[in-house]
Amino acid sequence: ANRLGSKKERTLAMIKPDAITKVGDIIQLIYEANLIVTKAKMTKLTWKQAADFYTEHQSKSFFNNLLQFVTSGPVIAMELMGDEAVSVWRKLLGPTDSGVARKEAATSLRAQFGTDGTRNGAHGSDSLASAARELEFFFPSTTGHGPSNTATYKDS
Ligand code: RTP
Ligand code: MG
Repeated sequence: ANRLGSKKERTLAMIKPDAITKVGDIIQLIYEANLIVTKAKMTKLTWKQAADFYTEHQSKSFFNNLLQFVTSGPVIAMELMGDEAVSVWRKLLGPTDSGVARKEAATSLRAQFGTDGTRNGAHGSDSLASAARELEFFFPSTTGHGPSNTATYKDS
């Protein structure tokens, strides 16, 4: 904790396919909450990647619907950083079900940009441990043996 008693944290935010065109509004919410975007990546998850990301939910009744949804289009994963970033981002999201969010937290992201209980606009890590796992999922640390993002090629 710093001298004001707050803790700098990192968390994983993921804009889901239903809210992909709302990225501008969502970054404004992030900015106004005093969080910063330190990494970002747009990607389309395969079924296998989505199942791995949501492995904690594999036995839930909604698992297949969830995977169907999150693989239906591109997502934007972001590393957010700031004081108590994990809980601050979860608070911005609002309740899991967008319908409930519209009743109980009308200014939340899910109230504004989500649709229903599954199509709910965005994801946020629910703990520091989840954040560490989910950040590694989208932004794997490199080994330190040189650039890992250069394409290899054959001279022709
Ligand atoms: P998230 O992980 O996406 O930030 O959401 P959460 O913690 O608020 O909710 P969680 O229980 O972790 O559920 C993960 C995602 O599964 C979908 N879901 N559908 N009854 C349903 O149809 C249902 N319940 C959950 C949502 O997309 C939820 O965000
Ligand atoms: Mg969750």
